[in-house]
Amino acid sequence: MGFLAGKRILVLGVASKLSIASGIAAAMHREGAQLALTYQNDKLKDRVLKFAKSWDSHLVFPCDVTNDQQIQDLFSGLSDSWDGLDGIVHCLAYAPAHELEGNYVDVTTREGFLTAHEISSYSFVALAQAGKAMMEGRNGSLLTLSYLGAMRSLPNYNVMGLAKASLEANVRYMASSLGPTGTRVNAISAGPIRTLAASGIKSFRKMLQYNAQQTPLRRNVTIDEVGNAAAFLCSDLASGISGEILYVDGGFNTTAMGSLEENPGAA
Ligand code: NAD
Ligand code: 0WE
Repeated sequence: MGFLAGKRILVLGVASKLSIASGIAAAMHREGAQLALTYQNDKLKDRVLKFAKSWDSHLVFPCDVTNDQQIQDLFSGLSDSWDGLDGIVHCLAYAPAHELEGNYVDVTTREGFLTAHEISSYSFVALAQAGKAMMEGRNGSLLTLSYLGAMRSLPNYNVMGLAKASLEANVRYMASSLGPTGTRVNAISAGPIRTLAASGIKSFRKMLQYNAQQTPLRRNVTIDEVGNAAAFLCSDLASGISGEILYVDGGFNTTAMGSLEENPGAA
């Protein structure tokens, strides 16, 4: 029997087979969880329906997180089938593409800043609020996905770094807020992975190459590795863990100088 047997978990953010959310859903399904999925817009609907089928799920709802009504409808729809909810996995982020290229101070706009924070951070607490009643008293957990750009500056990540910093603070405040009701809140900070969200990023290939060279494990991480960590964090095996940011990055964040052997910049 899997370590998530009997758990009912809502996963937001499946857009393709490369999505981190897909790696997470697959690992959770393997460990016996029952899944519900959402899709951002009609363009993604059929695709997400197919994924749901492959994970034995018939619970699929639209949810654009900028839409309060859709967030409400998601949980009222979910409660028609499920009398409780054990997990919410928030696997989405967005900033306008023009904010993710160039000098931070030069390219950042008020609107881009607000959009990035709304979609990438506010939405996590909005979902927690709307799902609170269904999750109460079940020792459930919420999980989100972050990136090292929350803690360190790096080229082009720009306003997304601020949004991830906000998201990580959100994890700590939500953990304090929901802890008394038995609900845990955590994040995984994943290393760079080629997904749809990454494919639009200039020089992403170079970044993956650099990351593999400089990381203790000398390779990039996979969505399956993130999925396994996510399944653990949403299971009772992690019953003592809340407010935590767990790095699944091959150790990259723990080094200062990486490797000199294959560092193209080394003399
Ligand atoms: P992805 O493109 O597969 O997933 C991004 C998802 O965000 C999509 O499903 C998209 O529909 C959804 N989304 C965007 N705006 C939305 C909205 N308004 N309402 C609802 N959904 C919306 O890319 P991914 O890399 O799997 O991203 C998932 C998460 O992982 C993001 O939070 C991202 O920041 C994080 N992350 C990614 C990497 C990486 O290198 N790929 C590394 C660390 C963290
Ligand atoms: O969080 C992310 C990417 C999130 C993202 C991606 C896009 C591309 C398409 C948010 N918004 C958009 N908007 C779009 O229009 N990652 C951790 C992956 C990522 O993105 C980077 C990175 C890494 C790593 C951007 C610049 C530098 C590094």
